[in-house]
Amino acid sequence: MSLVKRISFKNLGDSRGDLVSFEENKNVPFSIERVYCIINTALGESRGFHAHKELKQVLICLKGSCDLLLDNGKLRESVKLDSFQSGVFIDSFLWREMHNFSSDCVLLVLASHKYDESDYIRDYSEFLKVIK
Ligand code: T46
Repeated sequence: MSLVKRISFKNLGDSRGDLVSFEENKNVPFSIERVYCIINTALGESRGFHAHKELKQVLICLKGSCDLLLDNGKLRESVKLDSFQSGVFIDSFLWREMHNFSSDCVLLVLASHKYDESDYIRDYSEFLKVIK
């Protein structure tokens, strides 16, 4: 079973350009409480390195590319995010890391809850204990 749950977003664009729509509980499988963006990531920097207890998210690369690594404590799987038409759903209790950001990468994140630091598991050995 793959850890990578892809979601396809239809391009509603026309001769004027592209348009994609993200709708909670429709093409996004939860109610959206928060939206944030990761942009201008410095060359060679990686992000993430944590899991969440409750939070579910969908990551969509609107421009450029980056690699997303997912880990459930048994499997580690990497996927390239490089299309605004394809997102990845990340469930709770999945370790995530983002690597190899292109300089133009614009990563959009749709989140099921407001920001809450107590929802983060930022230590990998604690993550392995918690999921056992
Ligand atoms: C995730 C990956 C994909 C806030 O105050 N509000 C927010 O909504 C967010 C997302 C972050 N912050 C603060 C917390 C830190 O002081 O912004 C700072 C940077 O956050 P962090 O180091 O957690 O960023 P990433 O890129 O490592 O992780 C982020 C999300 O935090 C995380 O939930 O799954 O993107």
